[in-house]
Amino acid sequence: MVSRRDFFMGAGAITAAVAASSVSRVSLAGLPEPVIQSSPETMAPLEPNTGRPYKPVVTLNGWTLPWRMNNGVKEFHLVAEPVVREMAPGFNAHLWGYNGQSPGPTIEVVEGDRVRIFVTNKLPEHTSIHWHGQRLPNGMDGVAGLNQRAIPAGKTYVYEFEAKRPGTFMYHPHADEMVQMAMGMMGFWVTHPRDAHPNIDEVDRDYCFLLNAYDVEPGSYTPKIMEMLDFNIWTFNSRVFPGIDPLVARKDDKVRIRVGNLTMTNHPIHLHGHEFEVTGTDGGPVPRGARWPEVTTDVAVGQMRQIEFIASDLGDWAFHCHKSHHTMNAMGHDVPTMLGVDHRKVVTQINSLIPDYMVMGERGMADMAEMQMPLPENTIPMMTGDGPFGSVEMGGMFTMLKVRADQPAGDYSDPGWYQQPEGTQAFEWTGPLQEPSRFKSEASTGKPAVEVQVRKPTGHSGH
Ligand SMILES: [Cu+2]
Repeated sequence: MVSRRDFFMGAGAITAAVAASSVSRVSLAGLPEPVIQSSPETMAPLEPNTGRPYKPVVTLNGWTLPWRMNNGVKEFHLVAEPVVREMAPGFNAHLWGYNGQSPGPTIEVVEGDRVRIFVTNKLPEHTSIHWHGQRLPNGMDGVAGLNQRAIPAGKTYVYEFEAKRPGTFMYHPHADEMVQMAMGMMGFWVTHPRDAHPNIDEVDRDYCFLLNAYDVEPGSYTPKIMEMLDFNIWTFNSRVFPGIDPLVARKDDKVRIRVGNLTMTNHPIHLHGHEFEVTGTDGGPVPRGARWPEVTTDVAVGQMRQIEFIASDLGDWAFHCHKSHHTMNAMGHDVPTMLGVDHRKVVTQINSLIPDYMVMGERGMADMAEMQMPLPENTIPMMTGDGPFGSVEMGGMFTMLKVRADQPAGDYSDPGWYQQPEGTQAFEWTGPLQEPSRFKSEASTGKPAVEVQVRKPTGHSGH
């Protein structure tokens, strides 16, 4: 984190882009110091040293915004501004965010807190903030034009309300929303319960992150803001596997993971090796009698979900979106299926024109992870996360739950790869093999194993 002085020095670097919206030092007098973060690391939880006590969350590859107490009011200062987000080592995106990063910092408060948030707009256009899921006065809800005037470039507005109900929330612009969210403007908000709550358990680890998606063409830096569906960068907190940190737990820890979805499609979030319960939704904690076990929970657009489980089983367990296209990185979708197509002859001819051209996809896309093909500048290759036994062949919305017996309490650092005990891993069978009997019967008919029936459309051509 950097001081206000560093903030102003750093802000100078982007002044050229936002000259029209630069904020004078005088106008910031009396505001809480804007704390800026640009490291992509997962920051240690921010232990509260003023206000009501609570057990802080850990924001995956992110951080929590410090506050100041002013006559019993918790004051925060968000700065909406252009940022550079390292989505993975070697791949930087030019986004819009808050306080140096996209997503913006997590805001943590306690049920019943009076909250005052100063929002300074250093974007080249107007903005506003909607406090997604909160109970608050209508004029604080942040829909530009409906609840307030949009915050002009260069101006600071103040939002103030009581954090009425405990739970998992988000914040995002409600002005030129499509562009500003496509550029990465969003953040997490957690309201902790004030006292012991019948439907909210204490947990040992409390992780949170947002699902977000971008359309960044290979070789470029700025997301295409007009995209509706065909995104190519699927992220947890604007980080792409293998650039995402693991979720670390000590054996038998009670773990909570909070997920918010600000993409334009749903994401079935899937955990291996454990079953969990959804303990909270957008509307608050789920009554205990209404919970049921899952290993995958769908997080629809605009929704928040809290899952909880006991980290009972040692290992490195995959945790990912189950839409397989969302566990890739930058890829084109208009690519023909080449499975089973032998195009070696064609490649020889193409190579005389384009020497770098390679055969891809005729055995499957694992080729993509195995070979290092020439890439444009500032692009993350597809599916290149390596594990202890080779390529994981995953990217995008993928990380691991790492459960260890000896992880120190409060230590969220990566413990490295799990050492599987002898005799507990899948292994090659070297004994005798029986041919499947169906192949013999098929061979006797003289017919190929797979038949393709081509059915040509008839009639109804007027549709
Ligand atoms: Cu997904």
